[in-house]
Amino acid sequence: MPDWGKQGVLTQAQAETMAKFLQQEPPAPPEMSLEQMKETWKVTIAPEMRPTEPQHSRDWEDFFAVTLRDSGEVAIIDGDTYEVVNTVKTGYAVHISRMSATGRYVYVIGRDGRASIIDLWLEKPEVVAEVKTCYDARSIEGSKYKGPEGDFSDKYAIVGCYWPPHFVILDGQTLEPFKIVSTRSYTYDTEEYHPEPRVAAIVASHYKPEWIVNVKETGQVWLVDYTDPIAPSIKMLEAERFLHDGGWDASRRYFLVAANQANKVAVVDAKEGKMAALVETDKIPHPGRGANWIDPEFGPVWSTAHLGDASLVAIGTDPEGHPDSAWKVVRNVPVLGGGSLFVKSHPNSPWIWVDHGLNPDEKVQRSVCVIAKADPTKTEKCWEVADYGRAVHFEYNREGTEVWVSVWGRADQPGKTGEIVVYDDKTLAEVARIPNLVTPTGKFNVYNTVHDVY
Ligand code: DHE
Repeated sequence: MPDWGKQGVLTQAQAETMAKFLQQEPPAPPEMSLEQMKETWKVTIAPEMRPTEPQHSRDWEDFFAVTLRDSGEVAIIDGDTYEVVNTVKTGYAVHISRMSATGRYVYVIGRDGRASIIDLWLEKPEVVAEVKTCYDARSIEGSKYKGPEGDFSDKYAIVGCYWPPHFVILDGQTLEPFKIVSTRSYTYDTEEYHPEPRVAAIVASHYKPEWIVNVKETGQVWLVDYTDPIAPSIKMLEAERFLHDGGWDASRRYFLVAANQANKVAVVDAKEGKMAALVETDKIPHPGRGANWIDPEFGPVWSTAHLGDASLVAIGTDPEGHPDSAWKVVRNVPVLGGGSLFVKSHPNSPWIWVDHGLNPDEKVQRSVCVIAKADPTKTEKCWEVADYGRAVHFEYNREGTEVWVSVWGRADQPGKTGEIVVYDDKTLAEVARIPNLVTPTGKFNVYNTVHDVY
């Protein structure tokens, strides 16, 4: 508790009122039914009224959907020209975007549980449908499977909620919600009832018509088969607590997810539908979706940095080709400091990029580093991306030749609200700045997000 009394922020009477308020039993937050969700459901352009081909000549597969966190908007930016093609209103404190399997649609989730779908084929990409499926949410994903069991491209979407603790399955083109599944259940290890297990990362499998749904507090990974989404079958894997964010290995067979309370990375085998390993890392791994690269000594690896330690680790991901390194930390590279939020690489890149957005030191917060794949024992270069804000999150253009870094400024500081800095990935020279964005954070390139290239 801050010393608000001593600082003169609160009077004695105000401090007492606040203490009494804090001792109140909080009321249970409301639940949300399908009917309530449907009341919020809006389709502004029905699928049959949407264009059958792109209405512009831009290379929409190289568009970036950029989170403008504090303005509750997403900017659609052209990866060739850096022009902001449109800025669209989305949910409050908008969190992430994911692409539909064809890449035509962007699914966006706000922290207020509002899901939006943006059609990139419209002359000006715009929200064509939206719905609120909860009061607090972080994840959204489409259905990506296309194979012998059917073509589910752009067919369904899923939203993962923090409150109420559930996930919701929706129509992939209209966002009409039709199935709610509660995540209230039992912790994987002690089998104790948990009343509010939040849904963390969700990814769509490429192997099966399945979503991998990570349930934070119970430490379970649910494999949700969407072949019959009204009656989904769910396989519950025992992983670790508290599951947070993660991504695929380069083969997209294994999903690696941070169990941040346990300082571990849990590895799910999406082909066999079982846990492959639990890997001990440093303090509070926070990968985003991680970074895949080929280590000169250990072969294919996946990397995460950490919130609690100044390190980037590489975990071997090739049990067949490199069995001795599989599911082990084979590198531990010191970075500038803790507070790292994201790492990123691309198959065409010589580098692994790392940020330090939550480091307490202002200079470190705004610094990024690159580690050379050819010599992954140290950082090759670190620099400040701007003279204000925090440098966060990386995304490559489709070709893997340029890297975009966000400068996350403050919405209430004109001139310093934020921008994106674009680097040439070979030379690390600055190529462009996309200025005057309000608190840009996550960036999602259409092609790379569809194909899970990172
Ligand atoms: Fe995120 C991913 C939860 C704060 C930017 N964040 C995720 C995921 C989860 C999560 C569960 C994985 C989603 C998935 O893959 O389906 N984030 C949370 C929180 O609970 C937390 C800690 C607190 C909160 O208040 O929400 C939180 N996140 C933040 C931020 O403050 C960040 C840095 C800035 C912002 O825009 O809000 C932020 N989170 C992101 C981004 C991703 C993300 C950019 C996706 C990374 C990617 O490359 O996929």
